[in-house]
Amino acid sequence: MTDCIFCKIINKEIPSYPVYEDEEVYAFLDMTQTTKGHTLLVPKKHVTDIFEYDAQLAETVFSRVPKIAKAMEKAFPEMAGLNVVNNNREVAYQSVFHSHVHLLPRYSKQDDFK
Ligand code: DGP
Repeated sequence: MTDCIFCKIINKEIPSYPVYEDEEVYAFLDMTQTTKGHTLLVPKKHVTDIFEYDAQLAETVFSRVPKIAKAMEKAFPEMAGLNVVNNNREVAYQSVFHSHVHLLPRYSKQDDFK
């Protein structure tokens, strides 16, 4: 999709910090860094939200989450936990309409934003 910011990131037309990539998905650092290491996992195929997924695409995207979570834990040994968040549609706080999964590392409370 030509006007999609995440399609441009996937196609390397816009720079990003890569975390994980294979033929079907790309994971990169979220520009907001809500917590240190905040990562977005996206299917390379443009789909707006989870309502456009079939079982195969769900398997493709969500099966990558544990692998990326473990890599993040290695990269950030002080990471104490992880939120996995997927917002769908504006009313659910989706702001970029290329489906994505947030992986939000959690540290001890005082360290979340360092
Ligand atoms: P959501 O509200 O669930 O749709 O989250 C969208 C996220 O995408 C938000 O945390 C900010 C992030 N984001 C938006 N534009 C860019 C960008 O150009 N680069 C990166 N790295 N992240 C972006």
